[in-house]
Amino acid sequence: MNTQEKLKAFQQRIDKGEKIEPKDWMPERYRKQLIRMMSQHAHSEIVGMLPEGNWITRAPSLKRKMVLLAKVQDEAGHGLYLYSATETLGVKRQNLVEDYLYGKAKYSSIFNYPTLSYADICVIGWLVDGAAIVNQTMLAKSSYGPYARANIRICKEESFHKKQGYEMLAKMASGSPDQQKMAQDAVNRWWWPTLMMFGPPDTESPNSAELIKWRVKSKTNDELRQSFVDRSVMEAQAIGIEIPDPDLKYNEETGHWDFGEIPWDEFWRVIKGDGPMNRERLKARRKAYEEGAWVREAAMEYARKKKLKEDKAS
Ligand code: FAQ
Repeated sequence: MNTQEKLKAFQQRIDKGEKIEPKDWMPERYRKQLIRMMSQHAHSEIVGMLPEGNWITRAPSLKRKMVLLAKVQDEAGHGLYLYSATETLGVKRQNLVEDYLYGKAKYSSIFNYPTLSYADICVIGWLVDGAAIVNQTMLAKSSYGPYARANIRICKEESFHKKQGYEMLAKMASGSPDQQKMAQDAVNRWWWPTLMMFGPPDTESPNSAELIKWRVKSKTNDELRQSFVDRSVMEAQAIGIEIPDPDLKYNEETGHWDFGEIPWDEFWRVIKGDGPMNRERLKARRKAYEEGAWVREAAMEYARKKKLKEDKAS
């Protein structure tokens, strides 16, 4: 088959809902788009451990500490499945990691905000993991097999993360006046950055059309954002939390909640590296990477020697 015929056959497989597997033929651009998106997703899970990890030693009880430890470890696991899934596309994990630590690769904007109180930990679980679930339930149906399968498992774990955050927030929102104030303050700070997690508006999203054509994504950024707003409004009402948006209004005609203007200038600033915590996050990740070099070297050496031994024996 010539390239045109291969492209046509590839698109037919996608349109039939078939999964593309690592050894199948794929257009170079499909491979590149997946590497970009999957590696950004992996970096986000790893950087995403920092805002919550910062509170493990200050959890308010042993139970809360155990839950938070388990959650943060899960995020590390998500990063690892996603790096492994990205490696099936023929790239090296080390290069991917170095691209975001020392180069230009992105990670989610949301992790460039500070966690100022324990209420932020509740809100990250409820809103940030909640938004991740809306996005990743779609990605669990993605056309690329390894990415879809990684997201199925990730969503199961994110669902526990969201529940623990919502349960804690509900408790805080029905606590003393000071606790209620803390809960509302955290929601006020995290609401708009969470809406930005879904990416720019559809009119300014250069990648969406291509990703949808190839069924990597099946919904646009704005569609996912709307679905997240609709469910969050109901969840907030159920626990007496206010969404900090004076323009939030139920639209009888569309059956959705209309919401106010997202501060997009802030979004673009954050993804260009100038958010409240970008420098600190990268500094912490670089330090961990550099201090862990000896572990990587030892593991590689161990694997090399083991293989030599096995080769000799066979
Ligand atoms: N942050 O053309 P589009 C989590 C960039 S995991 C930073 O619309 P696309 C779990 C985008 O890369 C959260 N950059 O792009 C957890 C592109 O730039 P590029 C991470 C962003 O790919 C919870 C440019 O803007 N999840 O939360 C963002 O169609 C708690 C134009 O954008 C994923 O990564 C952003 N928010 O849609 C962990 C899921 N939005 O690359 C710990 C996979 C856009 O051309 C604690 N990724 N950009 O230079 C996706 O679903 C998509 O890639 C989007 C962006 C939705 C992020």
